[in-house]
This record gives sequence, structure tokens and C-alpha cells, in this order.
Amino acid sequence: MNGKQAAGIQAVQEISDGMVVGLGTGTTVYYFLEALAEKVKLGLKLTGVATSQQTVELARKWGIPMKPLNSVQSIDLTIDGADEVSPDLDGIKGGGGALLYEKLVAVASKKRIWIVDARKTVKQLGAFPLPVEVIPFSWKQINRKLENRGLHPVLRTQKDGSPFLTDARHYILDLHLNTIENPSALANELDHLPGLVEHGLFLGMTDSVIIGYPDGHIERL
Ligand code: ABF
Repeated sequence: MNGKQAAGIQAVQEISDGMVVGLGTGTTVYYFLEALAEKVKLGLKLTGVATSQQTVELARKWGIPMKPLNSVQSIDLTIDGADEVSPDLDGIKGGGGALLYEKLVAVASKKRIWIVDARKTVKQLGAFPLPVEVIPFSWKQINRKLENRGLHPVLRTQKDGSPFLTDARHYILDLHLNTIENPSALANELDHLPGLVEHGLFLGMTDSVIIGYPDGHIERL
């Protein structure tokens, strides 16, 4: 077992019958979905709301019932991964490119829990490049603005060198910042950049964090 698997399996304990559950994206969430599907087979009733096509395909393969976000009034609990988590439970997400739909599902959720392995906990955010999702039509203008602000943007590309495309068919620029002194100030600045549709700073957007260790040990923040 690895830490991600331990955290993913532990998170299934949070799911009760009849819940509307936000289904995150990423490799830790893969283990959560795999374990959740076993409970569904045993009769657990739930409605999943996926945060990416990748998660839709996994949930469909494993028989987890789903509805699109627009078909539910609200979400009881969202389980999602993260790329970095700070001591005050702020995080960086979007390494998997699903940050826009993840944030939209998160803000529609009454409760949110992140599942991570121990490598994701940091003292200060920023070592992981901060993803920002941009509209292709003006990505070079935005890239120049971010460069001029000293935010070191790099266009995310696929193996063939073409730009990575999100499920919403946007591009991603990864900001190589090393450290982020003031996450809320940076988030506020990015929120006001026309053509930048979302960023990977998830501040005050989780109620708790399940940390998994390779020996199966679980820590809870
Ligand atoms: C998802 O979890 C993404 O935002 C993030 O990139 C990903 C990282 O988690 P993992 O390491 O589990 O793939 O929410």
C-alpha cells in the first residue's frame, strides 16, 4: 500500500447513504473511487458529481452513479486531491489540469475533504508550480503580463509539444514561483486578470485533510 491508497480508502468512511458526493480528480482520488465502488456494489446509495472527464470515465467503469453539476441542488461532500497543502489548510491544485471544474464543484459543496500523501504537506505554498487556466484567444497577452509581473509562466504542453487542453478547452500556464509569500494577495490579483479564468490557489476551501502513509497510518488535519 502507498500513502495515496491509504488516504483514498480512509475517505470512503466519510460517505453515507444517499449523499451527493463531489468526485475529485487525480491519482489519490483513483484509490478513493476504487474503494467507493466496492461500497456501491454492496448497496451504498449515492450520486457522484465528477470534476473531470477522467473521473467520469473511472466512475462509469466502476459503476458509481453520477449526475452533472447542473442537475443537483448542492453537494453534501467533495473528496479531492491536492498538489500542496499548507498548515492553515490552503492548497495548490491543478497539477492534473482539472482546477476549474474542481473549484466549481468545491464551491457548490457543503463540506470538502482533501486526500493526500505526506509529500503534499508543505510549510509554505509555491514549490509546486501554480497552474492558471487561460482562454487560448489571448494566452500570449496574459503570458506577457505574468512575465512582466515576475511570475515566471510556462505554457503547459502535451508530449507532442502542442498546448495541453483542459476539459473546458482552455490552456494552462504554470507559474514557477518557488514560494508564495502572500497567497491571498496573489489570488486576488489573478482573479482580476481578464482572460485568466481560474487559478490553482484553493484558499480556505477545505474543511479537513486526510494524510495517508505507506504503512497505512492516517493523520487528519
Ligand atoms: C487534483 O489532485 C488536482 O488538482 C491535483 O493536481 C491532483 C493531485 O493529486 P494526486 O497526486 O492525487 O494526483 O485535485
